[in-house]
Amino acid sequence: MKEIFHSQLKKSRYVAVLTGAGVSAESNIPTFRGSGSNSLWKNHEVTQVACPQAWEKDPGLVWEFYNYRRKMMGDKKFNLAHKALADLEKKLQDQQKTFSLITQNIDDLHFDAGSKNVTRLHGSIWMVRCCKCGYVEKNREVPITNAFNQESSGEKNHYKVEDLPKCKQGCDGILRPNVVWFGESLSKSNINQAFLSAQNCDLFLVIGTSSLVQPASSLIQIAKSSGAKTAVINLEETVADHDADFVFHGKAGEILPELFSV
Ligand code: BJW
Ligand code: ZN
Repeated sequence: MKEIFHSQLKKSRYVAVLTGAGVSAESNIPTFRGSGSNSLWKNHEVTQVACPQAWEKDPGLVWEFYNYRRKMMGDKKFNLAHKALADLEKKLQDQQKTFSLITQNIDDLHFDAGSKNVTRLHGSIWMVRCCKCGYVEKNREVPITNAFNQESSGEKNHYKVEDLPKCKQGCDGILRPNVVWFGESLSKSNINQAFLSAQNCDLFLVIGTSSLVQPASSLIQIAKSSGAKTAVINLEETVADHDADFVFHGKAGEILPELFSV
């Protein structure tokens, strides 16, 4: 299987890759689903805090969750999987071939590893957006405001509106994490870019994602129906496996360097 994949990779002129939380698992960032995941935060299902309904009800709780995630992700380093993808991009570029990376991850580790042509489908935890004027800016402050300085002790911490980060453009709107929650639309240009990559590539790799979240999970079918060869690399079996010409089960940080060594 590995040898056939190698010859496929060698003859491909356009490689597109979709990554998910599993690619950052070896950097000690917990995944959402699957073994080793951490789907509970303070007894809340993560997906119940990362949603517009939670924000409407209690933006302080949502910021407490993201402040915790920013603190947890802040010192994490890219791993061998991120590095293998950045090296592959460089190698293909040197051969005048095309490479595009579509990630669902919000941690920015692909950029830290040196990947260049990256589309972030679900935003970045290091960007904030004003709820009033829409202004988006980079923000690496941890804690996000002084009010979030303390580790919360009990079950419930009630943050007030004045504790939340505010827009500096003079509109006094509240800032939110610039990430995509369930039920929210992805940026049009990002989704167009992802669909174009899936349609135009001749090899499509799906790495470290459960392939349960739309629209990212439909990209493999788009690639396949457009004639690309497809591969899934994951620790476990996933729903995408049956759309794949190649399936490799194991850790991305161990499998990718070997798969790309051609
Ligand atoms: C390893 C490993 C190692 C571990 N090596 N592998 C059509 C039908 C039904 C519903 C919908 C539909 N279209 C849209 C929806 C609704 C919804 C959706 O898809 N729901 C499904 C659950 C059914 N989609 C949306 O709402 C999207 N918006 C949208 O489509 O708007 C239009 C619309 C709305 C409503 C209806 C119809 C149309 C937006 C989705 C936004 C997702 N947001 C989150 C949170 C981001 C912010 C944050 O992090 O706080 O994004 S949810 C979460 O899931 C996060 C992830 O990016 C995303 C995907 O997760 P991922 O990356 O796959 O991680 P895991 O944990 O699931 O999997 C990890 C994998 O790694 C596992 O398989 C492990 O085995 C593996 N692994 N270690 C290799 N070392
Ligand atoms: Zn503003």
